[in-house]
Amino acid sequence: MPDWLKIASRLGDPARKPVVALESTVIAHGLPYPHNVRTALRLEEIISGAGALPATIGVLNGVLMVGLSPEEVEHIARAPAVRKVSRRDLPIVVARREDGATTVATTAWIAHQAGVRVFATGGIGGVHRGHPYDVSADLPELAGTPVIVVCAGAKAILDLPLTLEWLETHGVTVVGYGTDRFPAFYNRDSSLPVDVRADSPEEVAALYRAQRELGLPAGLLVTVPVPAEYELPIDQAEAAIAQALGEADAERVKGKALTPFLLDRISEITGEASLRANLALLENNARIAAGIALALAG
Ligand code: PSU
Ligand code: MN
Repeated sequence: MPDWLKIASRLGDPARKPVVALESTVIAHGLPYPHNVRTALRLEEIISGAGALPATIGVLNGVLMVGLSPEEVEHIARAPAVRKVSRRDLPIVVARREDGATTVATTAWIAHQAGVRVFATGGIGGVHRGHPYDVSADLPELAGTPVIVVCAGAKAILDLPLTLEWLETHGVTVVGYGTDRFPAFYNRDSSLPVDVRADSPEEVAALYRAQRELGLPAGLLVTVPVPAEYELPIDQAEAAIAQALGEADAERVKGKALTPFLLDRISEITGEASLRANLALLENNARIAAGIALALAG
């Protein structure tokens, strides 16, 4: 194994085990403390409880870690200025022996280097509204890395139609889990269609196997609607998003700071209803990802 990669020994050979990767940017930058630590550990419990193996991914001292310990998760969650590590940041943290929180793009890439096939998160990045040149590295990663990413859609702060167009152009199959429509993160239905519906982990596993047999480079994007009892009405979600976007423009927040800024403001504006939805959908996605990992390993 290269010296920049470390796989926790409890995972055995992740290519043969029902391992579910979890990202660390959502812990360090996507949720406030102490919700972030609690949620990170809770997601691991849900995956273990379902009979699969959780592997939170992050960077410690320049080493890409697959399967952080609870103490290491807490360290990344509490580090005041831990770097949000997207693809372009990987050589920086490795060369400088820094700590870092991995985004969907880097978590998927590191998971693949370790042989992990399934990855659960909240929402992926995408094409930003009003900034169509701001395309998250999450999208090209999905196009080139054969990992199943289980999420509640792209964050609703993004331009969802443009995000889906990008995925289509680059050959990423978008699956609706128990739904025919692309979920809008805080809300269950963006009214945009997905490419295929799957109602069981086995159906997802069959799609993934077909992708591999065909020799296609892309991963699968499995989208799961937020549990109904935590859903934000679309008008409330949209109003909060519009207000937060306006503030980001006025304060000239751009680039990697934009996503954390918007998530923070939306939580404040909605009286934490968006935060509760975020926590509920993360837990739900972890449970479903565990089922998919078991179906693939079985
Ligand atoms: N969605 C959330 N919370 C988050 C993120 C997404 O609800 O914290 C993070 C993920 O790590 C995702 C990243 O990969 O934001 C995308 O950031 P950017 O748009 O800068 O690529
Ligand atoms: Mn961006």
